Amino acid sequence: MAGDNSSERIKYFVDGPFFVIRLCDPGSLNALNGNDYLYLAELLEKSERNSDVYFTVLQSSGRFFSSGADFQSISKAQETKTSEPELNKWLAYFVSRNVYVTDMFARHSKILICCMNGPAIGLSAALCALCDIVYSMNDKVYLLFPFSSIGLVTEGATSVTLPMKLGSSWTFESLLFSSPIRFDKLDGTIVAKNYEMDNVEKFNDAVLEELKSKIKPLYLPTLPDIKKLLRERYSQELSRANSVEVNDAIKYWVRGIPQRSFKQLSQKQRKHKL
Ligand code: CO8
Repeated sequence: MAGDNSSERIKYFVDGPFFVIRLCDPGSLNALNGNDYLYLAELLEKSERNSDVYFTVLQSSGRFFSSGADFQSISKAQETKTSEPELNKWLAYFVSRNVYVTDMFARHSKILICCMNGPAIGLSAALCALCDIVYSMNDKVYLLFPFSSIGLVTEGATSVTLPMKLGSSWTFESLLFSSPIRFDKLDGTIVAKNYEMDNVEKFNDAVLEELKSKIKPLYLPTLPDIKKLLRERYSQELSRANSVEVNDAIKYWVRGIPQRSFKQLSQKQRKHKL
Protein backbone atom coordinates (compact mmCIF):
# COMPACT_ATOMS: atom_id res chain seq x y z
CA MET A 1 0.00 0.00 0.00
CA ALA A 2 1.69 3.22 -1.12
CA GLY A 3 -0.55 5.64 0.74
CA ASP A 4 -4.05 7.06 0.78
CA ASN A 5 -3.85 8.48 -2.73
CA SER A 6 -3.68 5.10 -4.48
CA SER A 7 -5.64 5.35 -7.71
CA GLU A 8 -7.33 3.01 -10.15
CA ARG A 9 -5.75 5.10 -12.88
CA ILE A 10 -2.19 4.22 -11.94
CA LYS A 11 -0.67 0.76 -11.45
CA TYR A 12 2.87 -0.27 -10.64
CA PHE A 13 5.08 -3.34 -10.45
CA VAL A 14 8.71 -4.10 -9.75
CA ASP A 15 10.67 -6.18 -12.26
CA GLY A 16 14.27 -6.66 -11.04
CA PRO A 17 15.95 -3.24 -11.10
CA PHE A 18 12.92 -1.63 -12.81
CA PHE A 19 10.10 0.09 -10.90
CA VAL A 20 7.42 0.37 -13.55
CA ILE A 21 4.55 2.86 -13.19
CA ARG A 22 1.71 2.55 -15.69
CA LEU A 23 -1.08 5.03 -16.42
CA CYS A 24 -4.13 2.96 -17.22
CA ASP A 25 -7.12 5.17 -17.91
CA PRO A 26 -7.17 5.31 -21.71
CA GLY A 27 -10.84 6.41 -21.68
CA SER A 28 -9.86 9.86 -20.35
CA LEU A 29 -6.62 9.79 -22.37
CA ASN A 30 -4.90 9.25 -19.00
CA ALA A 31 -5.93 12.56 -17.47
CA LEU A 32 -4.70 12.87 -13.87
CA ASN A 33 -6.43 14.61 -10.99
CA GLY A 34 -4.65 16.27 -8.07
CA ASN A 35 -4.52 13.08 -6.02
CA ASP A 36 -3.32 11.04 -9.02
CA TYR A 37 -0.35 13.39 -9.35
CA LEU A 38 0.30 12.99 -5.62
CA TYR A 39 0.13 9.21 -6.03
CA LEU A 40 2.67 9.40 -8.84
CA ALA A 41 4.96 11.29 -6.47
CA GLU A 42 4.36 8.67 -3.76
CA LEU A 43 5.30 5.91 -6.17
CA LEU A 44 8.52 7.72 -7.04
CA GLU A 45 9.24 7.80 -3.31
CA LYS A 46 8.53 4.07 -3.10
CA SER A 47 10.95 3.44 -5.95
CA GLU A 48 13.49 5.73 -4.24
CA ARG A 49 13.36 3.64 -1.05
CA ASN A 50 13.86 0.29 -2.85
CA SER A 51 17.60 -0.35 -2.92
CA ASP A 52 17.24 -3.08 -5.59
CA VAL A 53 15.75 -0.57 -8.03
CA TYR A 54 17.89 1.51 -10.41
CA PHE A 55 15.27 2.66 -12.93
CA THR A 56 11.82 4.19 -12.58
CA VAL A 57 9.98 3.58 -15.83
CA LEU A 58 6.80 5.47 -16.76
CA GLN A 59 4.48 3.72 -19.18
CA SER A 60 0.96 4.44 -20.33
CA SER A 61 -1.95 2.98 -22.29
CA GLY A 62 -4.27 3.83 -25.18
CA ARG A 63 -3.68 6.63 -27.67
CA PHE A 64 -2.30 9.33 -25.33
CA PHE A 65 0.51 9.21 -22.79
CA SER A 66 -1.51 11.68 -20.69
CA SER A 67 -3.92 14.53 -21.42
CA GLY A 68 -2.70 16.41 -18.31
CA ALA A 69 -4.76 17.73 -15.44
CA ASP A 70 -8.24 16.23 -15.21
CA PHE A 71 -10.55 19.14 -16.01
CA GLN A 72 -13.49 17.48 -14.21
CA SER A 73 -11.58 17.42 -10.92
CA ILE A 74 -10.67 21.10 -11.23
CA SER A 75 -14.33 22.02 -11.80
CA LYS A 76 -15.24 19.91 -8.75
CA ALA A 77 -12.61 21.68 -6.62
CA GLN A 78 -13.90 25.05 -7.77
CA GLU A 79 -17.49 24.20 -6.95
CA THR A 80 -16.62 22.95 -3.45
CA LYS A 81 -18.14 25.43 -1.00
CA THR A 82 -15.71 26.64 1.64
CA SER A 83 -15.38 29.69 3.88
CA GLU A 84 -11.68 29.89 3.00
CA PRO A 85 -10.41 32.70 0.77
CA GLU A 86 -9.70 31.70 -2.85
CA LEU A 87 -5.95 32.13 -2.21
CA ASN A 88 -5.94 29.45 0.49
CA LYS A 89 -8.01 27.07 -1.60
CA TRP A 90 -5.75 27.20 -4.66
CA LEU A 91 -2.55 27.19 -2.60
CA ALA A 92 -3.75 23.83 -1.28
CA TYR A 93 -5.17 22.42 -4.52
CA PHE A 94 -2.71 23.76 -7.08
CA VAL A 95 0.50 25.13 -5.54
CA SER A 96 1.26 22.43 -2.97
CA ARG A 97 0.51 19.49 -5.29
CA ASN A 98 2.29 20.96 -8.25
CA VAL A 99 5.42 21.83 -6.29
CA TYR A 100 5.47 18.42 -4.62
CA VAL A 101 5.15 16.25 -7.71
CA THR A 102 7.58 18.38 -9.72
CA ASP A 103 10.12 18.26 -6.91
CA MET A 104 9.81 14.48 -6.59
CA PHE A 105 10.61 14.15 -10.29
CA ALA A 106 13.36 16.78 -10.26
CA ARG A 107 15.19 15.21 -7.30
CA HIS A 108 14.56 11.54 -8.06
CA SER A 109 17.84 9.65 -7.84
CA LYS A 110 16.87 6.61 -9.94
CA ILE A 111 17.11 6.82 -13.74
CA LEU A 112 13.74 8.13 -14.94
CA ILE A 113 12.60 6.62 -18.21
CA CYS A 114 9.45 7.73 -20.02
CA CYS A 115 7.83 5.49 -22.63
CA MET A 116 5.76 7.91 -24.71
CA ASN A 117 3.10 5.89 -26.45
CA GLY A 118 1.34 9.07 -27.59
CA PRO A 119 0.99 12.79 -26.92
CA ALA A 120 1.41 14.35 -23.47
CA ILE A 121 -0.19 17.61 -22.36
CA GLY A 122 0.29 20.16 -19.58
CA LEU A 123 1.76 19.05 -16.27
CA SER A 124 2.13 15.48 -17.55
CA ALA A 125 4.13 16.75 -20.53
CA ALA A 126 6.29 18.71 -18.08
CA LEU A 127 6.98 15.48 -16.17
CA CYS A 128 8.03 13.78 -19.43
CA ALA A 129 10.48 16.63 -20.00
CA LEU A 130 11.88 16.05 -16.48
CA CYS A 131 12.67 12.41 -17.28
CA ASP A 132 16.26 11.43 -18.02
CA ILE A 133 15.47 9.35 -21.12
CA VAL A 134 12.32 9.44 -23.26
CA TYR A 135 11.49 6.75 -25.83
CA SER A 136 8.67 7.26 -28.32
CA MET A 137 6.39 4.60 -29.75
CA ASN A 138 6.28 6.34 -33.14
CA ASP A 139 6.47 9.75 -34.76
CA LYS A 140 2.86 10.65 -33.85
CA VAL A 141 3.85 11.72 -30.32
CA TYR A 142 3.89 15.41 -29.40
CA LEU A 143 4.12 17.57 -26.29
CA LEU A 144 1.59 20.35 -25.77
CA PHE A 145 1.93 23.02 -23.10
CA PRO A 146 -1.32 25.01 -23.47
CA PHE A 147 -0.56 27.31 -20.54
CA SER A 148 -1.04 30.60 -22.41
CA SER A 149 -4.33 29.34 -23.83
CA ILE A 150 -5.71 28.20 -20.45
CA GLY A 151 -4.52 31.26 -18.50
CA LEU A 152 -1.55 29.73 -16.73
CA VAL A 153 2.23 30.14 -16.84
CA THR A 154 4.99 27.56 -17.22
CA GLU A 155 4.89 24.80 -14.65
CA GLY A 156 6.65 21.53 -13.84
CA ALA A 157 10.00 23.37 -14.22
CA THR A 158 9.43 23.74 -17.98
CA SER A 159 10.96 27.22 -17.83
CA VAL A 160 14.24 25.34 -17.31
CA THR A 161 13.81 21.94 -19.00
CA LEU A 162 12.43 23.18 -22.33
CA PRO A 163 15.03 25.87 -23.16
CA MET A 164 17.74 23.44 -22.04
CA LYS A 165 16.52 20.52 -24.12
CA LEU A 166 14.81 22.20 -27.09
CA GLY A 167 16.59 25.53 -27.32
CA SER A 168 15.27 28.99 -26.57
CA SER A 169 13.59 29.81 -29.86
CA TRP A 170 11.46 26.66 -30.01
CA THR A 171 10.53 27.06 -26.37
CA PHE A 172 9.29 30.60 -26.90
CA GLU A 173 7.38 29.62 -30.03
CA SER A 174 5.60 26.64 -28.46
CA LEU A 175 4.94 28.15 -25.02
CA LEU A 176 3.83 31.62 -26.07
CA PHE A 177 1.49 30.34 -28.79
CA SER A 178 0.42 27.10 -27.04
CA SER A 179 1.47 25.12 -30.11
CA PRO A 180 2.34 21.42 -30.05
CA ILE A 181 5.98 20.38 -30.16
CA ARG A 182 5.96 17.63 -32.74
CA PHE A 183 8.22 14.64 -33.19
CA ASP A 184 10.58 16.37 -35.64
CA LYS A 185 11.57 18.78 -32.84
CA LEU A 186 11.55 16.15 -30.10
CA ASP A 187 13.71 13.67 -32.01
CA GLY A 188 17.23 13.82 -30.57
CA THR A 189 16.34 16.61 -28.11
CA ILE A 190 13.81 15.09 -25.74
CA VAL A 191 13.22 11.73 -27.45
CA ALA A 192 16.25 9.43 -27.47
CA LYS A 193 14.81 6.68 -29.69
CA ASN A 194 11.74 6.10 -31.85
CA TYR A 195 10.57 2.46 -31.67
CA GLU A 196 8.38 2.89 -34.78
CA MET A 197 5.60 0.70 -33.39
CA ASP A 198 1.79 0.92 -33.27
CA ASN A 199 0.84 -1.34 -30.38
CA VAL A 200 1.24 0.12 -26.87
CA GLU A 201 1.60 -3.18 -24.99
CA LYS A 202 4.25 -4.41 -27.45
CA PHE A 203 6.03 -1.04 -27.23
CA ASN A 204 6.09 -1.11 -23.40
CA ASP A 205 7.42 -4.69 -23.46
CA ALA A 206 10.00 -3.88 -26.16
CA VAL A 207 11.44 -0.97 -24.14
CA LEU A 208 11.76 -3.10 -20.99
CA GLU A 209 13.31 -6.02 -22.93
CA GLU A 210 15.85 -3.73 -24.58
CA LEU A 211 16.72 -2.09 -21.25
CA LYS A 212 17.23 -5.53 -19.67
CA SER A 213 19.66 -6.46 -22.39
CA LYS A 214 21.44 -3.07 -22.26
CA ILE A 215 22.12 -3.27 -18.52
CA LYS A 216 23.61 -6.80 -18.62
CA PRO A 217 27.24 -5.63 -18.86
CA LEU A 218 26.79 -2.65 -16.48
CA TYR A 219 27.81 -2.17 -12.87
CA LEU A 220 24.47 -0.67 -11.80
CA PRO A 221 25.53 1.19 -8.61
CA THR A 222 27.40 3.71 -10.77
CA LEU A 223 24.19 4.82 -12.54
CA PRO A 224 22.75 7.08 -9.78
CA ASP A 225 26.21 8.59 -9.31
CA ILE A 226 26.47 9.37 -13.03
CA LYS A 227 22.96 10.85 -12.98
CA LYS A 228 23.87 13.03 -9.99
CA LEU A 229 26.94 14.38 -11.77
CA LEU A 230 25.02 15.06 -14.99
CA ARG A 231 22.22 16.90 -13.14
CA GLU A 232 24.44 18.87 -10.77
CA ARG A 233 24.75 21.71 -13.29
CA TYR A 234 21.03 22.51 -13.25
CA SER A 235 19.42 20.79 -10.26
CA GLN A 236 19.29 24.04 -8.26
CA GLU A 237 17.73 25.74 -11.27
CA LEU A 238 14.90 23.19 -11.30
CA SER A 239 14.10 23.82 -7.64
CA ARG A 240 14.17 27.58 -8.12
CA ALA A 241 11.93 27.41 -11.21
CA ASN A 242 9.46 25.07 -9.51
CA SER A 243 8.79 27.56 -6.77
CA VAL A 244 8.59 30.76 -8.83
CA GLU A 245 6.41 29.15 -11.51
CA VAL A 246 3.59 28.23 -9.13
CA ASN A 247 3.83 31.51 -7.25
CA ASP A 248 3.50 33.41 -10.53
CA ALA A 249 0.47 31.30 -11.49
CA ILE A 250 -1.50 31.61 -8.26
CA LYS A 251 -2.91 35.06 -9.13
CA TYR A 252 -4.66 33.57 -12.16
CA TRP A 253 -6.23 30.82 -10.01
CA VAL A 254 -7.42 33.41 -7.48
CA ARG A 255 -9.09 35.31 -10.36
CA GLY A 256 -10.71 32.08 -11.62
CA ILE A 257 -9.14 32.27 -15.09
CA PRO A 258 -7.81 28.69 -15.56
CA GLN A 259 -10.93 27.31 -13.85
CA ARG A 260 -13.05 28.98 -16.56
CA SER A 261 -10.91 27.43 -19.32
CA PHE A 262 -11.05 23.96 -17.74
CA LYS A 263 -14.84 24.23 -17.47
CA GLN A 264 -15.09 25.12 -21.17
CA LEU A 265 -12.80 22.20 -22.04
CA SER A 266 -14.88 19.78 -19.98
CA GLN A 267 -18.11 21.04 -21.56
CA LYS A 268 -16.48 20.67 -25.00
CA GLN A 269 -17.00 24.39 -25.68
CA ARG A 270 -13.33 24.76 -26.53
CA LYS A 271 -10.61 22.56 -28.00
CA HIS A 272 -6.86 23.04 -28.20
CA LYS A 273 -5.45 23.80 -31.66
CA LEU A 274 -3.34 20.85 -32.73
N1 CO8 B 1 -9.41 15.77 -18.20
C1 CO8 B 1 -10.50 14.94 -18.15
N2 CO8 B 1 -10.95 14.24 -19.24
C2 CO8 B 1 -10.26 14.40 -20.40
C3 CO8 B 1 -9.13 15.23 -20.50
C4 CO8 B 1 -8.69 15.93 -19.34
N3 CO8 B 1 -7.61 16.73 -19.33
N4 CO8 B 1 -8.69 15.20 -21.78
C5 CO8 B 1 -9.52 14.37 -22.45
N5 CO8 B 1 -10.48 13.88 -21.63
C6 CO8 B 1 -11.57 12.95 -21.96
C7 CO8 B 1 -12.64 13.66 -22.79
O1 CO8 B 1 -13.57 14.34 -21.96
C8 CO8 B 1 -13.25 12.49 -23.56
O2 CO8 B 1 -14.13 11.81 -22.68
P1 CO8 B 1 -15.56 11.30 -23.25
O3 CO8 B 1 -15.20 10.25 -24.27
O4 CO8 B 1 -16.22 10.74 -22.03
O5 CO8 B 1 -16.23 12.49 -23.85
C9 CO8 B 1 -12.06 11.56 -23.78
O6 CO8 B 1 -11.05 11.94 -22.82
C10 CO8 B 1 -11.46 11.72 -25.17
O7 CO8 B 1 -11.18 13.10 -25.39
P2 CO8 B 1 -11.61 13.87 -26.75
O8 CO8 B 1 -12.88 13.33 -27.26
O9 CO8 B 1 -11.53 15.34 -26.46
O10 CO8 B 1 -10.41 13.39 -27.73
P3 CO8 B 1 -9.79 14.20 -28.94
O11 CO8 B 1 -8.80 13.31 -29.59
O12 CO8 B 1 -10.85 14.80 -29.78
O13 CO8 B 1 -8.98 15.45 -28.25
C11 CO8 B 1 -7.43 16.44 -26.70
C12 CO8 B 1 -7.85 15.18 -27.47
C13 CO8 B 1 -6.93 17.49 -27.68
C14 CO8 B 1 -6.31 16.02 -25.78
C15 CO8 B 1 -8.63 17.01 -25.88
O14 CO8 B 1 -9.23 15.95 -25.16
C16 CO8 B 1 -8.20 18.07 -24.89
O15 CO8 B 1 -7.94 19.20 -25.27
N6 CO8 B 1 -8.09 17.74 -23.59
C17 CO8 B 1 -7.71 18.70 -22.56
C18 CO8 B 1 -6.21 18.75 -22.39
C19 CO8 B 1 -5.82 19.78 -21.34
O16 CO8 B 1 -6.03 20.97 -21.51
N7 CO8 B 1 -5.22 19.34 -20.23
C20 CO8 B 1 -4.80 20.20 -19.16
C21 CO8 B 1 -3.44 20.77 -19.46
S1 CO8 B 1 -2.88 22.02 -18.33
C22 CO8 B 1 -2.17 21.18 -17.05
O17 CO8 B 1 -2.03 19.98 -17.07
C23 CO8 B 1 -1.73 22.01 -15.87
C24 CO8 B 1 -2.60 21.69 -14.71
C25 CO8 B 1 -2.38 22.42 -13.45
C26 CO8 B 1 -3.23 21.88 -12.29
C27 CO8 B 1 -2.58 20.71 -11.63
C28 CO8 B 1 -3.28 20.34 -10.32
C29 CO8 B 1 -2.49 19.35 -9.55
